[in-house]
Amino acid sequence: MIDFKHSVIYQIWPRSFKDSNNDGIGDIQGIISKLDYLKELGIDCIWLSPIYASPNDDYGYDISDYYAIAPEYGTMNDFDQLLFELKKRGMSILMDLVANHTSTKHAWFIDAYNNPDSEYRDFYFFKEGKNGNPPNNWLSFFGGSSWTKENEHSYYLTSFAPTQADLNWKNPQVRQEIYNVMEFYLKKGVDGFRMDVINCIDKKDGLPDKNPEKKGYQFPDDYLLNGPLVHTYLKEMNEKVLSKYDALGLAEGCLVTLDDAMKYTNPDSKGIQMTFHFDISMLGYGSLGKYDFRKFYRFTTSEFKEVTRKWQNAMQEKNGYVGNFLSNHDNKRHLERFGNIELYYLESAKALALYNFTLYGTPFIYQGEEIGMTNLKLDYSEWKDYEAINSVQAMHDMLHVPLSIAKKIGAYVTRDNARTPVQWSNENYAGFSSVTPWIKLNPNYIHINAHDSMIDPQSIYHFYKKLIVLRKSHEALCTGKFIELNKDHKSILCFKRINDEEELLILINLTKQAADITLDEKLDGIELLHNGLDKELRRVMKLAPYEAHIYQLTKKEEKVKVSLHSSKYRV
Ligand code: ISL
Ligand code: CA
Repeated sequence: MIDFKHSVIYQIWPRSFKDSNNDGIGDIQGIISKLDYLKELGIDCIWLSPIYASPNDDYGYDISDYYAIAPEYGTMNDFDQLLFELKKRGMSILMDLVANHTSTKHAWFIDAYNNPDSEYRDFYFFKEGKNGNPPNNWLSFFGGSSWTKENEHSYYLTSFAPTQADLNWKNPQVRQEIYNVMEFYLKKGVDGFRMDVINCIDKKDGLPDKNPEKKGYQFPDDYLLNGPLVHTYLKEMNEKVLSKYDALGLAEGCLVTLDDAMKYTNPDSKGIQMTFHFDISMLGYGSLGKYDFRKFYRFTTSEFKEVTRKWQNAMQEKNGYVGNFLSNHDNKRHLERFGNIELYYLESAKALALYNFTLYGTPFIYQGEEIGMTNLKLDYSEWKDYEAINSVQAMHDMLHVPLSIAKKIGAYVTRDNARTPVQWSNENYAGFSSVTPWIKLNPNYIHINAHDSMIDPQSIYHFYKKLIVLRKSHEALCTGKFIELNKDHKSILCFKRINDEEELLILINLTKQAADITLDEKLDGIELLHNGLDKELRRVMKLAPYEAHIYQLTKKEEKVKVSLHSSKYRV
């Protein structure tokens, strides 16, 4: 198995990564051409968002053939070559496993849809409606009903887009088919899977209405998410597939609860090794996600600290494990959300990177993050993201939000923000392609691009590189215990990472205001990395906006040694 606790994983969303054949769409040969760039950055492993055959209603998350590569990305030979080139560089790869649903263009669904006696009928959830309405009141993740009409009376369950039909995991044949897909890629040499919305695979028996006393569509919550059988299925998947290949399982869990995440990943569960959690990416969103604007996208630094603390402590107390990320293809880029692009672009980008690389858990980088790429507001006519388009309509239809306002909200949160082409240079089309890309390019590529970042020693890129080197040379950053100091400080996050050999102290001002701090403990140490000026570690310190430091603490002899192996904190 890949050494995931010591790895840095880079997410590639292939459509916008690098175009090799000048059709305006990123592809596998484009990825191959950038492997040296990733290696140079210090990346051990890539997570490749879906490259399988797909009608692209949800850009690859609607798979029509698990065994075929989408022609716009290349061929199976290209994919084999990618594996070869990765291995040559000592790098590994996690594939995206989208197994909660297939595209309605998948052969299983087509057969089920066309043939009432099809054995594939039970692969999906086909159900009679109720009095001219869908079978239940579940709200889809992308807005509106979770059900799509098959004919006048009958519907099928589509928890995301109407062309993504949910698979029935209670059917053992479905599970076997998915395991076969996994084996196909594991035999080729992939190292594991990032499992898309895998905590949705156990739907409540009978698919009952959620909160039937309430009017309108209801978010199905525990009727759809984190059902008890998810654990059973993950264990079975481990027994039948993952363990045979010593492959890594990484769950993407929509609104995964802390307890479930810890259970999924606790080694005793014999399921998977890592999950993502959504609590940082959900900050400022209402409980239903990015189109739930009840919080007006505002959150406090205390909330940010609280979420961090909660997950960091849980991992230690419950022996689970998460991957930490700030950006991905499902959220707008994080600098605008957690940092400050206008006034403290470099400082905040580096402070947030420092945060992500000093926590317990594997750090993930989303393509372009390492060069400080920013969001781009697209005109409504330029939107590509189905979630955005449908959610805007749903806000209007269901909540009576005027379309003009709904579109403003959509433009603010749409996933398109994070899906613009990677900016490789200041040449035509940012060196991504030599023709107009499939989605609008951010015009700021003239000054934000990989080529220039690699030349400038003060760039965000070089800071990421340093962080990666630092993480690899300090075991405490990978597996050390997390101990927070100054919990109640309103702006500064302060914590130690400790193992038998060393103690590190991390200080990050998460705000755009300068802040003073009197450390809970008197500590001595030397600076390892900072994002501004070198500063001596003192009990009382003043940090500029987004100022961040890592110190190596000088150990005092009388200090009681914290042994991770003998204590209850087995990490
Ligand atoms: O982004 C979210 C929270 O604001 C989620 O609702 C998101 O849709 C969820 O994490 C599921 O994401 C994954 O599955 C989707 C796909 O569209 C996303 O791209 C994928 O990451 C359906 O396959
Ligand atoms: Ca291409």
